[in-house]
Amino acid sequence: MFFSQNRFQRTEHFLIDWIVWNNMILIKLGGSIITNKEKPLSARRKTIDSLSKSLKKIKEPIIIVHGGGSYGHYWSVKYDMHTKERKYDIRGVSIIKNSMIELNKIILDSLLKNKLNPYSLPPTDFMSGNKPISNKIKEVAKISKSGLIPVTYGDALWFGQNKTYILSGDKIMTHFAKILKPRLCIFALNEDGLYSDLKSKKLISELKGNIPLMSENKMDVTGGMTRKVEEAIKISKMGMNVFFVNGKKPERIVAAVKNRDFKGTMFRGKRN
Ligand code: IP8
Repeated sequence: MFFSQNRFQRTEHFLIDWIVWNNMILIKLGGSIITNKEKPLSARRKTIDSLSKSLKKIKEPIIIVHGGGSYGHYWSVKYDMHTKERKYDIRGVSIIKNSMIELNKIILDSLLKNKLNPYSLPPTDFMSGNKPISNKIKEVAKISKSGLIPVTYGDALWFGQNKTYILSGDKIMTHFAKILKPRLCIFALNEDGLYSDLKSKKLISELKGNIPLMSENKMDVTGGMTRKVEEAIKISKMGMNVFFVNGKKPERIVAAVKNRDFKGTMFRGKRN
């Protein structure tokens, strides 16, 4: 196989392998796992605590991104604010941002209580308009390698010329993956993974080719599961493995990291 490739392909594969082995795990805690989406402004504190306990078992640098759930999405729907850059109601922008800080604080408190060292990182620290700032994101990698755990989140952001927009945590995952090339990206969801059939809940253990049909959630201004799948595909096309796991069973996150008895859906990086 190696000898049938030309020099350019061999160099490219070598580079991909070399780049991909960045010893770091990127984890997205979905809004529907850390909050109860049926009830405005309700964090699932017990779930968050058990997630923190499991994350403590990971001995590699990690970066956490979390979603908006019944905090950010609740207010985004109320103020009709979306991912498109527009002139939205500034009152809404302010309230959405404030609610995300509140949710972020709940996550930080739980991590601290469980003897982890979170480092709160609002997306304004690494975004300019709708563009990621590469140098700032590389700095985030250094922070995570120091033992601190950067914790960022989807948010309402300033775009420029009085326009604002909602940046999804799923998009942040892709921005970070592209620049940092973590060893693994994990999306902790409220489901076991993707199902080939929504009724029987038959789990797709590895996604190849066709994207399954997904039910949509009107409460989610950033696109819910469809957005996650889109971002996961983008990341896997960059060469990284992406796992969808059930965040209510946080030991599965640890299993995915340790490469043991993984249960969930895997988007295999195209390097494999
Ligand atoms: O739940 C959206 O982040 P996501 C954040 O990761 C807000 O899509 C403010 C709705």
